[in-house]
Amino acid sequence: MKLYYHPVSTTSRPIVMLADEAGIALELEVVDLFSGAHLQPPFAAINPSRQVPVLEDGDFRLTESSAILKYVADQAGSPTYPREPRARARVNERMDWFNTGLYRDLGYGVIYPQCLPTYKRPDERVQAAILAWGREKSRAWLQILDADLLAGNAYVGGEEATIADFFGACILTLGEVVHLDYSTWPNVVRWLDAIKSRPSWAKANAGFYAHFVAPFEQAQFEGLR
Ligand SMILES: N[C@@H](CCC(=O)N[C@@H](CS)C(=O)NCC(=O)O)C(=O)O
Repeated sequence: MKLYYHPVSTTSRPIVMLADEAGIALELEVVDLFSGAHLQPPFAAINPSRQVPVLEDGDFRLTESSAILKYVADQAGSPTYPREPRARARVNERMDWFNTGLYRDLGYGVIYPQCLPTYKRPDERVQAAILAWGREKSRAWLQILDADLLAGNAYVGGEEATIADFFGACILTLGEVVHLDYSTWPNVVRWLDAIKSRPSWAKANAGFYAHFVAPFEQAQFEGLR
């Protein structure tokens, strides 16, 4: 299987992590987001949405990170995507929760507008309003993650780590680019530490820390309060 990806990409990192854990040798092809290679015709022909990740398995092409994670886990027979219907439904639920709720407000509302020029609004009042809205919504999602989804659970789907945890952890750690502090939410910190202690984490995230977190180490950003 071949993955078009970028090492810093929030939505690519969990797939690389899963492949490592499941012992799948993905052929990795970097699409250089920094130079805009994803916007050029050759990649647009592969994914009209002009985004990574894209998976190719023979003549089957798949976009959307959540769908790719489920497909790869199934192909590998990975326990990180359980087959029992209710356990599987719980994983699906958590992945949708991260993807449509927390990622929208934390990633697109707080993080990207501060560190990606293409997401920074030229009008300062618009930028400030977006950050204020994103901060408030993100705090509410993090509170739910801490007090409901993770309270009494080692992982978001129960006692075993699943692809929902890989997916969610990659979204939350995007906050490290703009120095977000999650210490208000101890279950979130405990859960992130558990995911980050897996050997696959360092392998899948080395490029993210080197090329996205490190360059912004000295920069000033707004936090969650
Ligand atoms: N819904 C898509 C989102 C993919 C996405 O946001 N990819 C980012 C990298 S993390 C990207 O390619 N961004 C380039 C751009 O939008 O210009 C998925 O989950 O796969």
